[in-house]
Amino acid sequence: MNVFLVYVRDENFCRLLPEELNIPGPDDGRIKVMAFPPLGIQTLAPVLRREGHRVRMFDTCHPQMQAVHIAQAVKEERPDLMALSCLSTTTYPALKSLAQRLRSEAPEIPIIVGGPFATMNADRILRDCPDLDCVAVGEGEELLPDYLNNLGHPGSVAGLVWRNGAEIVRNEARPIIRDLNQFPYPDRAGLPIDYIESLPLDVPAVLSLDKFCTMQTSRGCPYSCIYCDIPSLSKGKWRCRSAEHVLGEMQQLNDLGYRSIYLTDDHFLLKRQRINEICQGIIDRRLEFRWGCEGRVDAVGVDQLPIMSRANCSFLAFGVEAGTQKILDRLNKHQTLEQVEHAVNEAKRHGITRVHGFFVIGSPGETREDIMESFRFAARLKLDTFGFNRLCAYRGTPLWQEYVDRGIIDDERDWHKWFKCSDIDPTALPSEVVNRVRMKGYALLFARRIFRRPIQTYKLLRTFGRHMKTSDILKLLWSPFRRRTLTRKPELPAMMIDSGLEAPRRDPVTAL
Ligand code: B12
Ligand code: SF4
Repeated sequence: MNVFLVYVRDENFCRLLPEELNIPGPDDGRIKVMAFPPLGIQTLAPVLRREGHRVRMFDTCHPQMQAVHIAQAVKEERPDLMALSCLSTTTYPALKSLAQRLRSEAPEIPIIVGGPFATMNADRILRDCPDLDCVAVGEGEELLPDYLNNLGHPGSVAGLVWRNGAEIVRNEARPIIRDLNQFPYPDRAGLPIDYIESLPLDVPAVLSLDKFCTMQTSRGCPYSCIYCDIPSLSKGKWRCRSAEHVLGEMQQLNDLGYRSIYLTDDHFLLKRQRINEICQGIIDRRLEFRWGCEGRVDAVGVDQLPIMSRANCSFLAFGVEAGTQKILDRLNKHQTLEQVEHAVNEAKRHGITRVHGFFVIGSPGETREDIMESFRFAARLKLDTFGFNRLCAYRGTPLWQEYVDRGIIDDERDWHKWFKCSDIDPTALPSEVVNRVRMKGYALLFARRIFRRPIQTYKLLRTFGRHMKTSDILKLLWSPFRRRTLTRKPELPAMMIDSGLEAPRRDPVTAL
């Protein structure tokens, strides 16, 4: 059969490489986009091809792969199935409008949607969006071929939620895949797009122009931080591909000329022996790429940093989250400030080039002083880069459920929204206060960084300077102190809309 696999983008997370940075290559029709590749559809395409299907991939970050172009291709090629992939809640409006466009072009061709957001909200999506026929819950490698073999009998496809006339039917759940070694490696050539390693924010921050891709070596996480969907997506289980299978893919990527690889694993640092085998394999095979990953600061893998560094791990991102134990505990993080300090020190001691700290601010119960303490803590740590984002609640997380239980969110009516805690939670500081304190915090952090770690700061700026204009670097450094163009109007929980409010209301927290 002929299948269209479409990755629906969140336009805030992609950007065409600006002309001035675009070193002209061979005129092969490929474009350069600052974004992460769509690993979900890249993973599914070769699985379907192995089953004998024809596949065409689309990524809506490409200017010639907008709804109008995909609809035109549908008209010309009449695929047997349109399969859409939706990563996060933020992409749902784009998903709906694409589905509507495709449905009006070809009412008889089934449309299926999958991905993390679809998995968390399957029944509701079908009730809300009449243009979609069914939703795939969970992993697609077995489900999608099964669905294609049973297009006329959706009732027999485990993991499928589908429309039977006016009724929405949820089939039995599909067990998670135990053996992740059985599938072919993702297709990174099928889209005419080169993805650029970057921070595609309102200032173009290109990190490198090396051939870049992502890779997933394991799935899931056994922890349960209150703001994270991964434990419910993975049912709290962690599974992995064997070191040998991972190295086979790495060898292929190396031979194809990839020189920068980002592991999108939820928790790469979980198994000491496996990390060791993968790193030893990279060293033995003399693979030439640099790579990066994310992990917990308390992971056993932290003692594998020497071999990781020797195996060209150049980027490591830790979920630091907060600089006070009180907030770490509130987030159910199960880590201590000492563990954070130890992990970051170790990473720098063993030569990881760029160590990043993810922080969240505006958490429930967090005071101005707590936020400033997070910035002071960040300034003490030997981090190279850091990000302080406001804590948000997405459906499927323990935090979302807490807000439902506290009567702030109506699960039935708010499921497709996401909220900054500082907009809706009276125990969090109001958004304006959080923003003000964040600016103050950044000023302190930048000043301490420049005076206490001038060499580290200089090296970092030099990295940016390789691919960015000085004016853009200055803009990037200035960006924490100005209003972001990405900032959207806050969503309103349904109950606040009922009360006639136009902006979210929270109780004053001046006492904090
Ligand atoms: C890498 C990543 C990113 C990358 C972007 C990746 C990209 N392609 O653009 C970056 C860092 C930019 C990012 C940003 C964001 N992310 Co993110 N991200 C991830 C992460 C860690 C891994 C995704 C991945 O590579 N998976 C590997 C591939 C192989 O898996 P997959 O895409 O899920 O596909 C499989 C199945 O879902 C299924 N499938 C997928 N599509 C389809 C389609 C069909 C038809 C079928 C049958 C099956 C199917 O089959 C595939 C193979 O099994 C996930 C966590 C996770 N484990 O899902 C979070 C995650 C998806 N992100 C999340 C969020 C919230 C965001 C942001 C909104 C955060 C923010 N405000 O900044 C943004 C929005 C980005 C966007 N929509 O473009 C949440 C989503 C929660 C939610 N309810 O919305 C997640 C689950 C993380 C979390 N902690 O909860 N993200
Ligand atoms: S935030 Fe990280 S450690 Fe916490 S549950 Fe999610 S993946 Fe696991």
